[in-house]
Amino acid sequence: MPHPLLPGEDGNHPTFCRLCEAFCGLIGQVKDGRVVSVKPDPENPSSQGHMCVKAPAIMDITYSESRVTKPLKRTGKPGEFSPVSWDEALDDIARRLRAIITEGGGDAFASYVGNPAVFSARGWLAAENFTGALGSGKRYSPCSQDTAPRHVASRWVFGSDFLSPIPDLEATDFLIILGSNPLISHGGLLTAPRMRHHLNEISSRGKVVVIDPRRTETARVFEHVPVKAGTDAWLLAAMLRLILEAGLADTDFLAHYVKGWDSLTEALGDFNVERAAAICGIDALKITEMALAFGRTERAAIYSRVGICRTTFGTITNLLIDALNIACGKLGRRGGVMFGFNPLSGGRAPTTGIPRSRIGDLPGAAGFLPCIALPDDILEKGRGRVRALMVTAGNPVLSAPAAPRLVEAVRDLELFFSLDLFVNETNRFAHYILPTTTFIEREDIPMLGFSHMVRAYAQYTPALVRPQGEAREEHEIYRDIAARMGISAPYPSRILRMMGWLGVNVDPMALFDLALRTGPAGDRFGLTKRGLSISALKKHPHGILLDDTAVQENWRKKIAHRDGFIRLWNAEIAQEMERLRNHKYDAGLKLIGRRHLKSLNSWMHRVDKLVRSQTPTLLVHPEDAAERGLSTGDRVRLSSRTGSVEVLVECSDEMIRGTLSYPHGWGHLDDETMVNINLLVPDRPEQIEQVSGASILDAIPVTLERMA
Ligand SMILES: Nc1nc2c(c(=O)[nH]1)N[C@H]1C(S)=C(S)[C@@H](COP(=O)(O)OP(=O)(O)OC[C@H]3O[C@@H](n4cnc5c(=O)[nH]c(N)nc54)[C@H](O)[C@@H]3O)O[C@H]1N2
Ligand SMILES: Nc1nc2c(c(=O)[nH]1)N[C@H]1C(S)=C(S)[C@@H](COP(=O)(O)OP(=O)(O)OC[C@H]3O[C@@H](n4cnc5c(=O)[nH]c(N)nc54)[C@H](O)[C@@H]3O)O[C@H]1N2
Ligand code: SF4
Ligand SMILES: [Mo]
Repeated sequence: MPHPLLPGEDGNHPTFCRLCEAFCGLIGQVKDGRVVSVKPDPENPSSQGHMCVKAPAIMDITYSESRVTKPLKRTGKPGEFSPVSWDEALDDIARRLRAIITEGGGDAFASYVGNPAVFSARGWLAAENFTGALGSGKRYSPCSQDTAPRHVASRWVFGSDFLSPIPDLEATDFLIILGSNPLISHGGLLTAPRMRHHLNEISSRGKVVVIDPRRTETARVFEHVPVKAGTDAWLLAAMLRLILEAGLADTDFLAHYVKGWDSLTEALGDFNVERAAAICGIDALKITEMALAFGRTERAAIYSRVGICRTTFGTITNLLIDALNIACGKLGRRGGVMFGFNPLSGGRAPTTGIPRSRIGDLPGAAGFLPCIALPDDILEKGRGRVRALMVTAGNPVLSAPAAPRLVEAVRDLELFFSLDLFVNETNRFAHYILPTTTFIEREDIPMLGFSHMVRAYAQYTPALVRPQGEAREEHEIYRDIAARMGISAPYPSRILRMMGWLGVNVDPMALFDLALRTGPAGDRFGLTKRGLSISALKKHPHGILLDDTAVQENWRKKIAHRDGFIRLWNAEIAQEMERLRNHKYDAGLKLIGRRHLKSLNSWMHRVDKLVRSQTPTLLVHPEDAAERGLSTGDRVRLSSRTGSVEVLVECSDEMIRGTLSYPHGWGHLDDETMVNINLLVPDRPEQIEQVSGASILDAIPVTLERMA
């Protein structure tokens, strides 16, 4: 075996991308201590040579002139910073944090850990432990803008927020996709880097149907069923009823493994196909054809993601998708849906308490509080008020709702520090910005992908190069702040804390090693030959496929309800079905978002060669435009109950009538022509989805007005 290259050593370093959940294998060529090219890795057994345009942009990010490479202290107005030494920054942060917590308790500190942070295994684990070690239950993240309804439906159905079924893309013959555009996004809560290949194969064996208000890049290639935004729950309820009436339910499976099916079917009474057709804008015959084809195809699966998670009925929509997969006997069957293989933990899926917001008593999901509660948590006086905030790898002023109130709130903080690569619209208000590493500057494993991989794989990558400037790894920064506060061991378990007190520095990677070695494919410290450990992974620098042959059959062991049953009914489900039945859909215009291949949420817009070809526009169906006397290139005022912005119209028959689309993540301070669409989304705690705390980001009622 050739010796593994050291960070910074000249040569071709195998690694993997950590920008999205596809985790594509890459080869980074290092010359004179810098990465000079990033190419796909044909030897990576998972991605097999796939990569998208964003991966090489990590070089532009890493070597960007505007990157923060020294600790910054705010010395003037928001955005005005001066470099300081690490010691000065960390000493001051630790001193102030300690005083705030001594006086106000652990909950006076809150963390917001943004999307890119979950792609760093060590950083993510250390952030969790750091928040906990400070005695704070105030964890915020983009969860409420992303996965919250999926987590809550999983809690109801499978007993764990962390158990979400993934489609068996390798074997399914009929795939229904709702609220996802995987040819652009490469999927979420799903790791399948060769997405296009999988979908093409399914389509040649059978069919891929894309249910979406927009004829997306994915919908264009496969069968598109346009749906009115925010109405999917009706469609799915009607499909479930059709399955029942056609006798296509898998009564054996339901009798053996499921509780609550009868109650759910009773509640389907009013959800007939004619009403669904009228509400969803889909022909009743089409709905019937889809339902029957799904029920009759042995290897069939429904997959959904963010497009149905941020509407008023996100959680019940996710539940109905689970119910369809389960009632038709697709769970745990080849070509149906399954729980991915997680080499870090076997057996029952983990459970977590449901955090509740201090103001508004809103529930959280996956251990995270809903972001809508953050501004009030800072602004409203009282016990447990947030006085210190840490934002790692996040930009909630652009990505979350209620930006104006959030800006007002962060100005009120006694301490605000951020770990980031750049000054952004949120951390420009911080007292300190601490520079961190990019993914080519740190070692890692694809931790986030475990349990969502269609074909389980693992890889260990060392850092390719040394950090630019004075950038440090996130876990080191947390450790050093904690140490200065007198917390020598910010770890979750007593044994580890003891080791910390004894002066043993437990690197988070050692914890992952322990989890791998004792996990379902682990080497059990030598007892199992060819078992997993970090050092075993080091022998396979391009990554290895894991033996997951029993994935389909093992689903039952993971169910976290004590009795081992799947549940399709509880008081909250009853309440949500009732709310859905009584909901009045209006005919007004609705706004949804979209993602572009060349941008990533709010932050890849910094890469000039990616962003040059992008102008965010409001997509409007030509007839909706004509009715209002609008044409492509017109500037319009787009308004909702919350706010109003000025945007550029692009007429497009990609859109279903009545639905408009504008991408999120824009509104950067240096360019006023592109707006932050989240200024239009509901911004009050009582307006969000109450069962999951999810923000409403899609299907927003809006009006359009031509500018003079
Ligand atoms: N290039 C790129 N890739 C990314 C990202 C990125 O910003 N850029 N972001 C990453 C992140 S953080 C995530 S979470 C994933 C998300 O990945 P996806 O879940 O695939 O997200 P989107 O591409 O936004 O697709 C959502 C789809 O839902 C549709 N939609 C909106 N409202 C409704 C509705 O009411 N009903 C139905 N049926 N559909 C609806 C939209 O038209 C859109 O096509 O992508 C990841 N990958
Ligand atoms: N309207 C609307 N709003 C949305 C969405 C939508 O579809 N529509 N999508 C939502 C979703 S799914 C998500 S996940 C959120 C994302 O929301 P956030 O996570 O709040 O924001 P990002 O835009 O991902 O910003 C990431 C920040 O991390 C920094 N960064 C990048 N890499 C690293 C790193 O390795 N280390 C550190 N420390 N920092 C790094 C970047 O410089 C940037 O400042 O947005 C949500 N908001
Ligand atoms: S698809 Fe995702 S993981 Fe793959 S190269 Fe593109 S951004 Fe990276
Ligand atoms: Mo996301």
